[in-house]
Amino acid sequence: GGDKEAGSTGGGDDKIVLGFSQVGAESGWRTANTESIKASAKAAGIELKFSDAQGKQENQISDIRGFITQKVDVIAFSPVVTSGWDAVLKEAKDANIPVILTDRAVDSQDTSLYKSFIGSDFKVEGEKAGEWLAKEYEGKTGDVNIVELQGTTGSAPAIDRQTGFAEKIKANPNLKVVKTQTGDFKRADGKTVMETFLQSTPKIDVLYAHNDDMGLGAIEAIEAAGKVPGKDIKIITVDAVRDGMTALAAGKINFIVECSPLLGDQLMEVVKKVNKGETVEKRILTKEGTFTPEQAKTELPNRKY
Ligand code: GZL
Repeated sequence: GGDKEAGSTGGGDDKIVLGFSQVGAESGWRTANTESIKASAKAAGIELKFSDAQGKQENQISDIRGFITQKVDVIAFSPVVTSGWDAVLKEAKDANIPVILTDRAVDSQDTSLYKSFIGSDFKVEGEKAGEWLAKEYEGKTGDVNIVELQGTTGSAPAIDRQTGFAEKIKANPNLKVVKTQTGDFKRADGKTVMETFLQSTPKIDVLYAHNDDMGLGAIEAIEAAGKVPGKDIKIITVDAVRDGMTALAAGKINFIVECSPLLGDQLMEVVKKVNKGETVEKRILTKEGTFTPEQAKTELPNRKY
């Protein structure tokens, strides 16, 4: 754990102090993820110092530096983008404060800079989306024009969801991504980018959005253009937050790949172990599935977020 010398902020009677730097509050997924982390820290009796970086890497880096100065016991964060972390992670390592990655990954070559990475396999999520679409159009002829709303540029989910999807649709040359642009995981941006897609691309058959929020924004644009989402334009999204599942149950979205934000409990387990100097699994995968409209109808009442 961190520096146990006098002056460390081990809150009160040896309570573990966790510094957490969150990406921001850009989507329903993120809100649910923040709630999970706060609730799990409370349940685990861990003192949480929480910071919201408003989507800016420089804020996350200064947040992490602040945690180092405060001599927290453990640092965890969801890196907004994959690159540019080695320096600050080295500072945490030199200060003998273990770091845990949650949700998104970093591209640091030196994996000794963090103890564990807890989160989804975004490439598999992209593959699940691509596999569903390939099946939908198996044996059919004629071009299928796909437009893609990418997540935050440079983020692990945006990079890997694009790669996984592209790999799985390659088998069918009719499936073509004719437009791809970032909507930054935000509903408002998804709407404005979809408006430009609709203006520039006369025939759009499919929308692949890297999260529900951008898909929901796009649905507003599609309906404003007098088209029927889920019918005129098939829609695939990722996350399966409540608003996405509601649109899926209504047939406005055709397929959702789940990405669970409920990482809090797994994180606190790992925090307790690394604080005791125990070794932990380097890579902890979250469990998640996929949903069709039929499945959404029965699943909706069970959703926690
Ligand atoms: C995925 C997470 C992504 C979600 C988006 O683990 O990083 O960021 O898919 C969120 O909704 O904004």
